Amino acid sequence: MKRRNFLGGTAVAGAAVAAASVGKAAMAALPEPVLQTRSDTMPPLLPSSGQPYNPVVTLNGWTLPWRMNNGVKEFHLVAEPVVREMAPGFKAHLWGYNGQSPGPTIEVVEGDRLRIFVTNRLPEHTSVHWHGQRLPNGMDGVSGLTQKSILPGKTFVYEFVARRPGTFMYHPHADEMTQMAMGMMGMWITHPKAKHPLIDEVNRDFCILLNAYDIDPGSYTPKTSTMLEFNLWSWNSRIFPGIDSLNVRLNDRVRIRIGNLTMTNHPMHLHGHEFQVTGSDGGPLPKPARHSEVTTDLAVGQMKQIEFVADEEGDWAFHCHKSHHTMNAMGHDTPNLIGVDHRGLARQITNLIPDYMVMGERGMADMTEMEMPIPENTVPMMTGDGPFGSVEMGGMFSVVKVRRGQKPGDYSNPGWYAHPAGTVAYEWTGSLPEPARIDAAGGQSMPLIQKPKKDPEVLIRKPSVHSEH
Ligand SMILES: [Cu+2]
Repeated sequence: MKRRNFLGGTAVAGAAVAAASVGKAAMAALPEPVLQTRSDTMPPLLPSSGQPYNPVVTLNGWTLPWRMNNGVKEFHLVAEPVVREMAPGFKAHLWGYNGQSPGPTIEVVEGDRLRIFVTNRLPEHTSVHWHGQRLPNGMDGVSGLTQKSILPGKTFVYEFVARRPGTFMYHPHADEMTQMAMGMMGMWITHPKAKHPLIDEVNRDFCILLNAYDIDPGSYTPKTSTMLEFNLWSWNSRIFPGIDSLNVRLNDRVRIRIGNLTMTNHPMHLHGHEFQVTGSDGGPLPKPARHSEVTTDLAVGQMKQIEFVADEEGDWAFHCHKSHHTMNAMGHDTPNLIGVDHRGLARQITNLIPDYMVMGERGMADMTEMEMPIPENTVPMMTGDGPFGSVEMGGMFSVVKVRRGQKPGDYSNPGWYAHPAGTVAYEWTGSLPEPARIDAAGGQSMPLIQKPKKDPEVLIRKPSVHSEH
């Protein structure tokens, strides 16, 4: 309980949600769009009207307020350029909704009648597709196919009933490659209207949207034509160490809703607990189909809900298991220099480039300690200080903090786990005998006929076009 990085300094900030007035007279009939200027995790938005439900918490995000208008829940989304702090010291110029990218989470209840105003303040046309919803075809948001595009400056209205409970997303279906690479997306939660046989009540309900960007070190705007080689792998457009931890109370039932709007799959891995996938895009999973696992893969465009009882105290890593996805911009596409002695070479290069710095000859971990100058507006490729040193991670990485003393409803950061004495891996200080090398000849099924007389060498003979006759 040392460092109380009260994420809820943000509790106050929840109130800092600034209501901006856009041409009040012109938009008198619309709900005023609510804009968010901060990238902290906002406390759950308790429903003040309509049917009650147990709200979610969007990691480094927020939920869009609504107003009731004659029994219809009205929201106002504004598509616009935004500046998103992806991690302290690194801001990206993105497109998003209502001041942030991703846009605010939309929370509704099964059976709600909805009216969503979408104002386009982008320099090009857009539309909003309500990914996974059952709705009238003309409300599906595919520009050209089911509606006219929303031109810059125009506002469109979408109306439908939230027909089935679950975890959904929203994103444009207009110049998608550009608009999604720029960060236009958000999560949508439809809560069940009554106790649902396949949807358990939980104590904590988190939302994470997986997204990816290609922003050159030192620059601000994503390269939108990148197909696969993204260099920033993010949750809710935040990268570790900029992603808040998931703070829960010991024995809480925890749900994490994950959606994937990147161009590749992400095996999501939780330490110290087993979880069950309780539902996906199509709805809740029948109970006999559920099984426990510690990693679940999210395909592109997919949504899943995982649930577990947080019954082990500690700071448990939760991350994508692709090792490049837990690394920030500068770690990709570099040569492997392990074992290369470049002392002589370095001396020669230093004559030409005085600041030349050799790196990577003992692995890449040195990079986390090296005070290497990096371009402005760039985060180190792997970083984050833990209680025992650098965590050497970036990108899609956070920590589930399970604490006995975490109060119900308290999402603040409890600080680092205080490990009970004798429960931390420790250094062996006794003598270290030479290891015995196993001298066996291969496996049981295919033993070597003869032991080689000398150390084998690798001989490579390349097939030659100038074959000898
Ligand atoms: Cu990944």
